[in-house]
Amino acid sequence: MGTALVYHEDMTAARLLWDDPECEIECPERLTTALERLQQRGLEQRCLQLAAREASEAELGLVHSPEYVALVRGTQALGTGELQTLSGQYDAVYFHPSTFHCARLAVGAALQLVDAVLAGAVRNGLALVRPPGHHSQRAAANGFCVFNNVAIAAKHAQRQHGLHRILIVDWDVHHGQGIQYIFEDDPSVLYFSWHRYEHGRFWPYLRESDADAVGQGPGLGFTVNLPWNQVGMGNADYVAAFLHVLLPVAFEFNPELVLVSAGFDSAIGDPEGQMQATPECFAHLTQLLQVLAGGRVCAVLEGGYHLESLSQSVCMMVQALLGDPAPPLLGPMVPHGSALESIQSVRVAQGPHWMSLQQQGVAPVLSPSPHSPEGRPSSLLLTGRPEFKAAATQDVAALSSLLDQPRLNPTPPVRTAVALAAPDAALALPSDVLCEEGSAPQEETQAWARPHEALAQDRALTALGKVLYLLDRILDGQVSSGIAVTPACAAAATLDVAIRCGLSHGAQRLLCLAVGQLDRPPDLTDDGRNLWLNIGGKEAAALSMFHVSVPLPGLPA
Ligand code: X5A
Ligand code: ZN
Repeated sequence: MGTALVYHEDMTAARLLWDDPECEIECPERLTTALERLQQRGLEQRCLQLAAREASEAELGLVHSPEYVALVRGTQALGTGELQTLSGQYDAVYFHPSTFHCARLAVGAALQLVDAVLAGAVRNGLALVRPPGHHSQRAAANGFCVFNNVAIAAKHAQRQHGLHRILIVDWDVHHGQGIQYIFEDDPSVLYFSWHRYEHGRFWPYLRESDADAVGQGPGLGFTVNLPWNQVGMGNADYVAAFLHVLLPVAFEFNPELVLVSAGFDSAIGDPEGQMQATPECFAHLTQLLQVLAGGRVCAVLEGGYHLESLSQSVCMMVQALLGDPAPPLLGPMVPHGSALESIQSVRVAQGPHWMSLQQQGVAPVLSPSPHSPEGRPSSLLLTGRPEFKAAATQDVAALSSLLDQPRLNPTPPVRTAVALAAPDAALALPSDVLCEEGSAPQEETQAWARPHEALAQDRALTALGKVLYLLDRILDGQVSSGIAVTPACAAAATLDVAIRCGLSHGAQRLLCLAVGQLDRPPDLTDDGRNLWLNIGGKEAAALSMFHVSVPLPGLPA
């Protein structure tokens, strides 16, 4: 089950034919640069490449009025002056004689992607398209968007594939008001958008972009808006928004398909967004979405105007769709106070509609952290004012150093390995899983194992040898992840030895997630290198910052 990449060169044909500083950023190079970078990194070749088709007029009619479609069809025959006059009737739009063709290809690409995923030909994919779609409305072009690619794809998935619940995640930095209008009273499509808002002072300046716009009638609660009221939002803010708003609601909604309005003007360096999230963040966001809908994620390009940042972010997303591990997010991962306020306001507005957001009292995790003083210095807040020229120059230097040294993360040759003791070998395993042979524990390991009575038996010691072999292959980069089976009586002891071995073999930080009651090895040092998280553990008392127990009432011990 692979990843589809849908594209057609003809979508580079449309371009601005007159002077318009607002529209000039939506240029053909957006596609060519991103595609070149995918080729350079060998990512295009790893995808199932599909040539985009044109959407039919019936397909456009799933969202748009016949009169509007006819009007756009008519632009093919117009001269430059007439195109400019017509463009002026919409907000931030330009038409070109090729616009109708390009825009039909953009919709067609989104439909092909949905068809490929829902037919089971691929697990997920990306449609690299322009013009973008999420601002476009039933009878209006808006914000560089002509036809609403993602909204049409959602309607198509319902009509042609019988889907009942579709999640649209719009991580473009602008509010996709077009999508919101089309589905605002429809509970079968959950629309999530975060966007630069600045209390209504940012384009498209709409009251209905705020957190209290939650949908209408039967669609109440199925529009989720997260307005950013300051620029400079970064990785920590985006991850917090996913963890504390989108994912709880999305799990509760339980979508059959995830469509992503994948705009990358929310990434660092973009002139529209003025945000700080690095390209790697989009690998993590993509991974988080793949836990939904059986991994059926269809991404469709929206905005993204800094060519280098756009290209790297697209690569990160494709890598994550392909299943590669995501590069670590660097930096302190402390959300901004303003981001936490926005997140809390959405949780309050949506609380009546989603059980997963209902909680008594204050949410401690969402109160501004003492580590992030309000108004912490952010040079990106200061653009455009002469006294901050110096800061802006530093930004450019910092940005290019960030984008110049992409943190390449080599993909381990083996995705998943299993270490099985002989009696487990009969387990049915997917064919792409490597079965590790392992070896008898070495002398050094025997020393780790010695204090454990449970490991005295041969069977337990052999299993331990396999676990440690697997751990070594993971730490030396040969294997991405793995599963090991040990005899139940030896589980705690095996874990203890594995943690100690991991830490002594160069792991800097090790998370141990224990599900069910399992005692933390008693004499592990609490030095911050090992975080022990026990879901279904015994006591709720805060044992230490690195020893967290989450008892679940009603769960059998
Ligand atoms: C798709 C997209 C932005 C329009 C901005 C107009 N549109 N100022 O990013
Ligand atoms: Zn945008």
